[in-house]
Amino acid sequence: SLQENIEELLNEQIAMEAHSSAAYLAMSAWCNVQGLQGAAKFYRHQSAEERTHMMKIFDFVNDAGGHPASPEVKNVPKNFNNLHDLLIMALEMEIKITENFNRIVDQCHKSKDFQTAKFLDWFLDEQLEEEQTARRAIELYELIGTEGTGLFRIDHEIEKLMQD
Ligand code: OFO
Repeated sequence: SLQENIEELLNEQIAMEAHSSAAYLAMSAWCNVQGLQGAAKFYRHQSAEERTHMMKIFDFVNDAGGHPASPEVKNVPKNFNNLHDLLIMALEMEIKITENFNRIVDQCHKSKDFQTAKFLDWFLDEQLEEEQTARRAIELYELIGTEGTGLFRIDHEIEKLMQD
């Protein structure tokens, strides 16, 4: 069954995914208030995705004979200076999550827990995609710019980044 140190790391990751889900939901809400309905949809979708990530790890801990913890979610942002700041925050969040996955995989190798390392492979691929999407959103913002109807176009382009 699951080693204690790995279980602990996985529970921390469950909490990070829960926080990420809550933060994306807050971003969606803020975007809606600003009239950015495309970005609001995109972040609502991201929020749901993060919850599925959380449950995927939660189920794995259960299946591996561990005890998954239902996390407390704190420090959920509410207001953002502008869409650009929000986009940067989203990218930074994903980078932190990737770093944490790397840390867990590293610990799995050290503890010779190759099953968990294999399970986490999927997340490493997913994070590559998520970071790329978050970077693309910033790129689009900067390419289009906010002059004239720029923000309106950026909003549409962000909506189109939505996958599946
Ligand atoms: Fe689940 O952290 Fe982003 O994708």
